[in-house]
Amino acid sequence: MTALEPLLLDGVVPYPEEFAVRYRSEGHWTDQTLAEMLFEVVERVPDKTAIIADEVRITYGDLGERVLRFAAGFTDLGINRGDRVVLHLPNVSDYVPILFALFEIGAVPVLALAALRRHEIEYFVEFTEARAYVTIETHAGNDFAALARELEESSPNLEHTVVLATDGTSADVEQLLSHGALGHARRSLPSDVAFLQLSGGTTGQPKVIPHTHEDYLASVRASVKIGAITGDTVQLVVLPLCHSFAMRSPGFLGVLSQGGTIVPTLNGSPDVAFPLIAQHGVTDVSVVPPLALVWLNSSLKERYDLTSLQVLRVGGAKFSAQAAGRVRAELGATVQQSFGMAEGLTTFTGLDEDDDTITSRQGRPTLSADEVVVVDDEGTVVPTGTAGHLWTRGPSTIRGYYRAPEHNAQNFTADGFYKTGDIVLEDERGYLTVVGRSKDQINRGGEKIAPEEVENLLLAFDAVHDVSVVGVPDEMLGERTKAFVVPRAGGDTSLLTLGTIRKFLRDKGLAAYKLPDVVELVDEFERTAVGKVSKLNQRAK
Ligand code: OOB
Repeated sequence: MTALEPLLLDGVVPYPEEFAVRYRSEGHWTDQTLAEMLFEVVERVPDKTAIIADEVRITYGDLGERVLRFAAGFTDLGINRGDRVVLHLPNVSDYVPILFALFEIGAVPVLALAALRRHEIEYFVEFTEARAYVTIETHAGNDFAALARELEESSPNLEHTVVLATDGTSADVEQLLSHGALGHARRSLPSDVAFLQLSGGTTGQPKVIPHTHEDYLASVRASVKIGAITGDTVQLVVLPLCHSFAMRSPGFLGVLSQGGTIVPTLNGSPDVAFPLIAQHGVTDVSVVPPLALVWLNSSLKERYDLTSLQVLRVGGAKFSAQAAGRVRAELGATVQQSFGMAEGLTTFTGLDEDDDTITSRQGRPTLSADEVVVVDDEGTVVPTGTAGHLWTRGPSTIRGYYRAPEHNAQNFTADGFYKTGDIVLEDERGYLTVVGRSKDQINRGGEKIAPEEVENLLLAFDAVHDVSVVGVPDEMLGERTKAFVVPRAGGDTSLLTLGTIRKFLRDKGLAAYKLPDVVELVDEFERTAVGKVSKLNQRAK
């Protein structure tokens, strides 16, 4: 067999050679793909349980077999190395086999939150020139089978749709699985782009994040150590499987890399999650702060045996020190704070740190080669302990968004640091505390919303003259979404209610979590000295 040449996807910013050499020589990047990571474990512990989902237990041996059968199916469809496939699935049992089947053949899955709808999915299918779209008939009341049919009509590049059944198996899945199984082989290189992930974003259109096998596995391996993941770990996955916190921090990839068991669920509420913890002896879970609060405040925690739970990892948004301080006494688990971003850097608090660090810091960088600088508005490094903008560069942080040169010029420095848009304090030990944000983004309990995306859609509403969308404080969610609306002169303001505005956005196919929670009609916006809408003042309201 001839050796594979590196895959060069146009619109990907590569790591400069000197950094690639350094990351390899220091052992951060290894000669392994994500598929190879899995098959090493399949060989080693074929009889261990890899996944428990939808009442089904899948061993590593079965998982490997299913991956190779799906891989044969996708190959039969003509999906090859480098081809993009939009994966739009909630946490169902076939998520992991399908994901690894795409890794196995070197195709590039585009990982879309199940909560996204037509507005976002259509854009991703077109922007990434996807050849296939994989989804499920219905989810959370959305008819994705109909969306698949619409996309087939509207997107010229889309050749195949695969629709999973909401219950049981679908004709599309049967068809894919009917081609036997490929043999596991190297069909992609560790330096290839493994998948495209979607950023929470700050702009009208979300940005797309390309990760390579080697950059991703670097952070998976390091997070496994910090998160104390072993072959005995049983991890409940309540976050969307496509989210970077759920994937690699240490995530289900971390657990699978060690031969542990993952228990994906569609629903993290205590009445679903607690019985799963008790039944399967769950040891580890990652959640966003609002869900941690719901768990802490639930009376069901007395009803179920949660003693197996060792680690409650909390991240995605700021977790209050007060709530963090309750976790050990009330849930019996050690809290591990994590601050991370799909673009790369992830920080964790150590499991055996003192209580003050665990409750009031968001952790320190995972990899020894992660570079972190905290700078003022002019880009000058600030003294330790002073708040500033966080910039970062490292073995698992991208060098640019996919096909976005102009945006990259603003969001990366000339020497490759990613400007995170977060305001942090760094202590003498390198622990970060997140104190604010400079990017125009709403963090609604860990779910990221780009105000500009919602504003652009609302400007098309007849009765709207102008609109500004901001996050306002919320006790449970941290922030909720408020739309300030200037009505069109002489228009009928009775048309501008929370209900009509939400319906308008829903009809546009916008994901439900991006709909405003509150609407306020105003005559005009307060402006800053340079004439920009003063979002800072609006956030305080
Ligand atoms: C995680 O990833 P994303 O891409 O959904 O969001 C990244 C942004 C960060 O830039 C920051 O603004 C915010 O979410 N964030 C936090 C936080 N964790 C994330 N803000 C305050 N405190 C925290 N602990 O959210 C993510 C990815 C991997 C691990 C953990 C979180």
